[in-house]
Amino acid sequence: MKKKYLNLLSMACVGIVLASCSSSDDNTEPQPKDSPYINKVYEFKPAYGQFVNELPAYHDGDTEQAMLAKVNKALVGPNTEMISLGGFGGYVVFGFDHMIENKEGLRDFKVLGNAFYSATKASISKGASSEPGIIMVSYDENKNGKPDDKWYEIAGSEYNNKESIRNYEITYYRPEVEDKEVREEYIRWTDSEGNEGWIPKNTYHRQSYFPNWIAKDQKSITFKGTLLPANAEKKGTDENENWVSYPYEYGYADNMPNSSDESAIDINWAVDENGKSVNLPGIHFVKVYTAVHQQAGWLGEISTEVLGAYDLHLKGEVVKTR
Ligand SMILES: [Ca+2]
Ligand SMILES: [Ca+2]
Ligand SMILES: [Ca+2]
Repeated sequence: MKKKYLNLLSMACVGIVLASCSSSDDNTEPQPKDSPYINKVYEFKPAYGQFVNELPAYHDGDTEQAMLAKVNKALVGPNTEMISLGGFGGYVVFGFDHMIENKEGLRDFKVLGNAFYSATKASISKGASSEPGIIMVSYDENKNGKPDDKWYEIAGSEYNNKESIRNYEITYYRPEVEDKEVREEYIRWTDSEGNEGWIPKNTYHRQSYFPNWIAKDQKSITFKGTLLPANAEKKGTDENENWVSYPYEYGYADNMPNSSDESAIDINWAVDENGKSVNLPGIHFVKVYTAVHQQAGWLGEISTEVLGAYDLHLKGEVVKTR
């Protein structure tokens, strides 16, 4: 419950004996004034990416706090602007002003992205743009209003895919040369599977792909999470290269179109680190990170975009679970 509302309630309680009049913090029922939309963004840590330093825009001298303020401006409330998380592991953490209730048999919230597919699901091979992000959820167990509690992964359709890699870790190294040239060997990476390689700089995006606000003496950034299999496929000829990035079935951000029921999430899908399902009464915080590590030719890396999020129940949208 919000402080302001609480204070009003306490004032109304003065001199009135009412059994229902309580200022207990335990009351997590949605209040009339609660917003269905994101209330606050707590962390913004993108990986490298062709939209990094652009969505949102970095200006000389911006600190991490300044970038976080821009992401708050972009994602809080109903009128949002897009942010990009960059390649695998890049993430954002946000919260709501109330607990999103885990209603039995229903999906409970939605993270908005810019995924689309051509005309119908049947004609999908003609065109699709999905950049799946894994969604993690947290219940404010210690009731301090901060996302410092346990995180649970939403087990989407690829959770049991044998090609998904849990506890995957990747490190991206600050580029030694930073100019406007197109180059194949731009940002070096190494991962926990013993692989290594380079992220290219493409012709369409010539700015720095490494977050500019990170202190210059920091030579690398490391991200950890569940890696989903590559989802983009090259179509057409070498001269006329086309890429289709296929959506997974359900349970991810920036995967299914926002209008699709399959972009909606049931809190019941949350699992702990052992894959055991956890029965959360609801959630206060959400973390989204890019879950694929793939370069899709001239399209650049697969990078999850976030355009906001909302509580389906407060919006009056009823979406049955699977
Ligand atoms: Ca539910
Ligand atoms: Ca907390
Ligand atoms: Ca996208």
